[in-house]
Amino acid sequence: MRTRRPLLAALAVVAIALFGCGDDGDGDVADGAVVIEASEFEFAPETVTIAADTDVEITLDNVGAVEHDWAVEELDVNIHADAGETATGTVNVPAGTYDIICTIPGHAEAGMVGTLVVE
Ligand SMILES: [Cu+2]
Repeated sequence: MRTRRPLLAALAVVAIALFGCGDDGDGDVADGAVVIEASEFEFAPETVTIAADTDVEITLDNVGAVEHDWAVEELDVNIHADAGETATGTVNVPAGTYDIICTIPGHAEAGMVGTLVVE
């Protein structure tokens, strides 16, 4: 399982390189909806790229055994899901790069961190 993370990251970079030209719609820049899986202790994908100044529905699918959240503290975003549950929130944020963490104590330190790229 752990070996998949660098591969996914590499694929994401390739996808951004191929599709990141600002054409809204297809490609890797989500302008509609994103699903993120949370487990112990990681987000998949770690890096989420969304369109700026656009409503984007974020769904956190907690496939883990304990509660998790997907939080961007700088933006006051916190989507929380109990174990085995999903939760959804809508974000609309300006361009930038933001830190994602799970705010459950100890989880960020254990690796539940990520990056939100808004472009
Ligand atoms: Cu967590």
